[in-house]
Amino acid sequence: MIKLSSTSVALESTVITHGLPRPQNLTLARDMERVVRENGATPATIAILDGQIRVGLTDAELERLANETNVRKISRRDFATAIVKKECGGTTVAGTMFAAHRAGIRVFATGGIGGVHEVETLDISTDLQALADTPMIVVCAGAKAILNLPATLEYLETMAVPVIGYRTDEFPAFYSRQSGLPVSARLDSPEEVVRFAKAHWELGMKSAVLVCQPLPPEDEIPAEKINGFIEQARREASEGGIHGQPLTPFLLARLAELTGGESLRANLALLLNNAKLAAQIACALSLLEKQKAI
Ligand code: PSU
Ligand code: MN
Repeated sequence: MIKLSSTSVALESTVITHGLPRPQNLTLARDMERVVRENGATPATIAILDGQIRVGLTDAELERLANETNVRKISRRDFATAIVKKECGGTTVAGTMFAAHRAGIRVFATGGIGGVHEVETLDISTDLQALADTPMIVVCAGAKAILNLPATLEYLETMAVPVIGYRTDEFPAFYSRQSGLPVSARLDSPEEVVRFAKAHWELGMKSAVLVCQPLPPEDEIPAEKINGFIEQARREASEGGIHGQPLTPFLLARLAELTGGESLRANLALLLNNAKLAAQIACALSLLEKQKAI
């Protein structure tokens, strides 16, 4: 078993099993853990192996997960399925929050959250519901413009989820640093984030604090460039009748093809950037609690 600590940072695994191609998925999984450690915190990658919920994986288990072909995408409704069928699975943002919160972890790093899809039928990611009812700090790079971003932000507001711009006033759009949409508050340091989260939860709020950090400027793909590809990928999904759980993985893979790997590079860069910030936040949170205990 991997030991948990007061500076544990949860890491999701759908990005490993469904979000990134091989072999970059395994490299990324290892790099995320390394960056968390280099910044003084303790990584815990969350997944399901042979029907068991695992909070923290060994390196051999990470490797197995990254190369597993029969692997389920695990959101909150899917845990019992994977358990009774003794399957392996990569946990989404919602799935990871569920298992991490249960294990007492308060900080989580991911790339982009799921949200409200731009499709004919209703498709709202469970990630939004998990953010509504799980008190954790979730670090992301906003949400991809494959989603309806204004509707996603409206939903988060309805569900009482503070959307924090980390050193920005705008909600970042994953590949782009800006979306033209405002956040609910701006904060500029890990300590400010921790004080904010404490204030939120001390009021009795049960929702997450969503910390949105724009990707590094050098990795940004201009909105004019990526938006055309996003439109194309969405159209192809609609024409191919792709909806439900496979929709997000399809759109991500298609974008990587259409951009000749540029979207993949941006994705990797922002994931590592988020792991670093989450580690700094976990350390600040642990320090604040130690000071309060004295
Ligand atoms: N967005 C990304 N990359 C991802 C995902 C979303 O930019 O890898 C993954 C996350 O694990 C997220 C999940 O929780 O997809 C959302 O899936 P759905 O839309 O089916 O809820
Ligand atoms: Mn969905």
